[in-house]
Amino acid sequence: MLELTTKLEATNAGFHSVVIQPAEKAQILHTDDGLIPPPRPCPLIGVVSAMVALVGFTADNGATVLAPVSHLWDDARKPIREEVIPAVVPARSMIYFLNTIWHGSGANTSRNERKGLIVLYCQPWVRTFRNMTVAVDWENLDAISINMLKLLGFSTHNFMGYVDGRSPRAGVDVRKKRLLEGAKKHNEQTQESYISKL
Ligand SMILES: O=C(O)CCC(=O)C(=O)O
Repeated sequence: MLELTTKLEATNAGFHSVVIQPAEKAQILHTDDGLIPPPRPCPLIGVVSAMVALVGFTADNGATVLAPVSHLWDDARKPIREEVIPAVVPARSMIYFLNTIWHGSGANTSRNERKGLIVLYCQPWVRTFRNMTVAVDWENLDAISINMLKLLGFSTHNFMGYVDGRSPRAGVDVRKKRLLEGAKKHNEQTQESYISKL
């Protein structure tokens, strides 16, 4: 799957934690490409979702449940609960599944929280769930590797996503420079008007 993500030049479409509390009911079953309009089954537009188990996932603590081969189903078919199986894995495991697979978090009938992180990837020409180029702290971009910047959407894809004819990464630097110059000018004007009042 990782190879697939690299081959398809995937972009990070979203990233969030999912904590399932004791007594919490199962999540509605869904696909992670559900907001993308083409009829199913369709080629991979979203790519993969990666679920990181921060604690052991068990059948009773809300392990992610998946409907096998549901990426081949058409739009008319929705899974029933009997068709899904829990991904029972030890803590620190990663579960990869195609964005087109029906899944959801299970019900938590245990006494403990089920903690996980989900990272979603899509093709670079698809609009991402979360706008990473705005969500990421621009102050620390130099500390982020080229590959990671690419994953976050800071490069163009066949010229798509450009800013003033350049990559979003270059666009950020231009905007930061403008902001700094604006702030400097504002400070100078404030100082001048203060001095003229003395
Ligand atoms: O928490 C899980 O096991 C699945 C989460 C999920 O599918 C989602 O947040 O969209």
